[in-house]
Amino acid sequence: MDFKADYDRLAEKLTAKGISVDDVKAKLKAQHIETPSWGYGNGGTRFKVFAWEGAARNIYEKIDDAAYIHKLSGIAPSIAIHIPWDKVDDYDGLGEYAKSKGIAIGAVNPNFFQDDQYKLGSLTNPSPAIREEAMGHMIECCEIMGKTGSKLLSLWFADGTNYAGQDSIRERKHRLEQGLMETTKYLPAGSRMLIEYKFFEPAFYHTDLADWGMAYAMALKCGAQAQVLVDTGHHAQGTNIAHIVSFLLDERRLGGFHFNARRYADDDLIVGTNNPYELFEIYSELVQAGDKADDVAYMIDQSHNIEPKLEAMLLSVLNCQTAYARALIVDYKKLADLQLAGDVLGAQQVMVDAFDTDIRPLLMQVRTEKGLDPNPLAAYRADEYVKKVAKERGITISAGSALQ
Ligand code: PSV
Ligand code: MN
Repeated sequence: MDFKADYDRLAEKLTAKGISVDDVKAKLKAQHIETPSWGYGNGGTRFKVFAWEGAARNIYEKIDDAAYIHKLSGIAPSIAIHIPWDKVDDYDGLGEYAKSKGIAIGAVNPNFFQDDQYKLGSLTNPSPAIREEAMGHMIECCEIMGKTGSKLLSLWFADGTNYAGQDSIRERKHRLEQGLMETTKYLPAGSRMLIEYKFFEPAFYHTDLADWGMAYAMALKCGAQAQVLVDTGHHAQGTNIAHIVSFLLDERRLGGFHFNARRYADDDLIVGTNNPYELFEIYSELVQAGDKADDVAYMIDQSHNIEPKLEAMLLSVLNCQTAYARALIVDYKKLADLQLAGDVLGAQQVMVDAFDTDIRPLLMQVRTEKGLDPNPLAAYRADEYVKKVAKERGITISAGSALQ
């Protein structure tokens, strides 16, 4: 596809608005989206896991797949790991393996929701012995960070209760504070701890970290190394996520994202499919926050059930790229003038104008300048990698579990 003429026209249009095309391209080239190891193995819903031929069977194959997504997209140079799903004997070797494939180990995600002892919670469990076990796992994950070179500890707790009176909500809050503050002692130097929240599920009466305000309050208690992680699937219907993002960014407490799309609950659908405008709103807040967004970690949190795994992950990464590009070409100067003039719909149109702009030629130009195929999805479909791994790995039969 010849996109050069279209790119030149777009570049001219942007320049006329006072937007530096070189600056926009430099930012797009530096974009970094982390993919999750759990998106490469067989995972699905609690009803059925449909095995995908060629799905990665272990963390090394997951790293291979993540490296492949990076090779095609040019913007996915790290992989998040989940412990114990990705447990190995040699974590130094794991870090080296990732490096040899051209990517890094990103966030380390402890798993506090799978083992029997966590039925009534992990850090908030009424039993001191179980809380201690949970802390032991936390410390293990901090050590794994040190060995793999990870700079992020990404925390999500399934902790909560199903019925009023089941446990003391206030006592659980105190236990959580204590556990999180204790965790900061084990974080490797220069690393951060991201606190994720979710308003319900698997607990249905109360969740110990139900929303961003609770995660923010915990982060404040834990000091500068603690920040909030926003998973786009973890909010009630209609929540304005861009607002939460803007607030946290301004307070320098937005640590990262788990991107996905939702319609009903924590659906984990491909980000930017049914929520492209929401994703654009979020990215425009990030762009406007300037250096306050410098350390934000952008991670995908999706585990696909019926979608081809690698194509789904590639599309997710590319949808983030599209949203970022649209946010970068908003005429923020004009926006500020219209805001000052109180022009409600004029300002809204500035946003829509950027969103409606066909930025595909710009993205193709950026990829070409990076030495990539301008159309990664077509390159993926024309490539042999998927066929190769299908042959090598075959079908791994999984039990009917939502997990791997
Ligand atoms: C929980 O729903 C969550 O969003 C957390 O981030 C977990 O670590 C991840 O999904 C994988 O289960
Ligand atoms: Mn998540």
